[in-house]
Amino acid sequence: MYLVAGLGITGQSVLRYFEAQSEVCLAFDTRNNLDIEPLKTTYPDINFALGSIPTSWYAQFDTIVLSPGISKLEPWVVALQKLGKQIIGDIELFARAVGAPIIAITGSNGKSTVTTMTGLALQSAGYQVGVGGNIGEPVLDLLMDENEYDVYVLELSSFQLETTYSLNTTAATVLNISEDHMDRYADLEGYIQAKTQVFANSERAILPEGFSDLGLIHRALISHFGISEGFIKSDADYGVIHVKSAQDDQACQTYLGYGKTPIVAVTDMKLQGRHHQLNVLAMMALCQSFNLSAEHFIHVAKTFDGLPHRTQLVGCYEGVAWINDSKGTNVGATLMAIESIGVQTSGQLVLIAGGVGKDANFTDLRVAVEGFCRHTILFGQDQAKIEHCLKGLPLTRVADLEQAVNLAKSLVSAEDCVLFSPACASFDQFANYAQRGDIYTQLVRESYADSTVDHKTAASC
Ligand code: UMA
Ligand code: ADP
Repeated sequence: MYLVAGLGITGQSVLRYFEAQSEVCLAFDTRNNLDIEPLKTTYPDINFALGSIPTSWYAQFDTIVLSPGISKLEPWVVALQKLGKQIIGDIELFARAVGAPIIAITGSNGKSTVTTMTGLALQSAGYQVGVGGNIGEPVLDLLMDENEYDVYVLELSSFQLETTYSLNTTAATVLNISEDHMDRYADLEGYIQAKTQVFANSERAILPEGFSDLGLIHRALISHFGISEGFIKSDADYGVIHVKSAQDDQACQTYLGYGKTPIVAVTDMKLQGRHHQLNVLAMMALCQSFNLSAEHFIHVAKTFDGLPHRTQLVGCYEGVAWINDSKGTNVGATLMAIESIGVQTSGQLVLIAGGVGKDANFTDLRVAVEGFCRHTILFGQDQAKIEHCLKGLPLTRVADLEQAVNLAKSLVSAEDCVLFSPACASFDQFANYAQRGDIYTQLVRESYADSTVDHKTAASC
């Protein structure tokens, strides 16, 4: 029998799945205050427990379906494993039952964006695509959909990969690695190991430039992607290609493509910036086995205007662009946002950051902040830790996001950009990153209630 541990989005999808399979299970969550009355009503035959697992249950189950929010290193999980209980996750259940090809996407940043774009490209080519995983749609719900999917595109977190053992993928990628979730891993090595599990049974491994020597992937076909000058080394690699104009020998157009084949003109992309180019390259590489024609990638690049809360323009007011990057929840994402937006802004940046730092080291932000930011405004639980890493640079600590927005407004002048990219999780002051981003957007709009949005400038931001 199974024990479903954790009754969030994932655990509840597992209960639905087991019910559909007529599989009896036990259900448990560590949170004593969780309201499980609705679940008890829906599943009258399931025994539920909160707080700790009743010892009388121990002999009844042999496998724990562990939610990603619960660490495998929790003492009670370790103890049960020692008793011989198997630990799996919802992705493992999915992997055992699925009958269609899978593209798997992990990495520290860009997962949701690349997952969405890859789904759109395949859909544009006529595939029925199931998009899910860490992006928010539990994979078992996809499996139970009325739709029959031709292919699944899954965003997988390191937490989900820790409890996955038999996932076979047509293509898999670790988009990038930067420090994250250091409160869950002993060191960066542990985090990388969890992420690279995605290659364990992959026909094609898509690796970012500089990512090699994985050992794990020796049996896979390998493509690299990157945007450094002259990066493309083989016909399987994806990167930047310069094409000379037929009319003017001196003029050159920059494309994203593979080998010697140009596909997407950079100037055609709706989203400009380094990371958007990387994401387009990853999307194309992930679709390689599906032989999509160029038009589908071009369509996505021309039309996709980004997911909410990811370097999203709130508006341009009095010549100042206000950007919401609330999903920038780690140092790597914020670094990319500062560099990418910094080079596109004719003025300077005012950075608003802070929240729950997840034991990260913020030192990597220093050079970019020094190079692009007029001022940094910090708020939230770990503001002192960030301040420590940015010592000597212009910086102010405030109590909350409202004070941060008001201060930023007083510091900027025309052509500047206020970048809200916290480099931290949100749960000290907000329900989640989306609520945090919505509140930022609202604060910005309220503070310019009497002003008109400068659409002309906004379009060029
Ligand atoms: N929790 C407990 N006790 C329990 C179970 C959970 O305290 O018994 C806590 C966790 O510590 C966590 C919260 O409850 O703070 C939610 O945990 P969960 O495992 O119930 O999470 P789900 O609601 O099932 O959502 C999970 C992913 N969440 C996590 O991995 C923390 C969602 O990713 C994902 O969309 C969903 O499954 C569907 O696959 C969110 C996330 O923050 C967006 N992911 C992390 C990230 O992207 O950085 C990995
Ligand atoms: P994830 O699902 O991995 O959290 P998202 O697509 O939701 O990724 O984006 C999260 C953050 O990472 C946002 O701040 C976004 O601007 C940034 N980002 C997007 N793509 C990349 C990339 N290729 N490299 C670094 N940061 C990125």
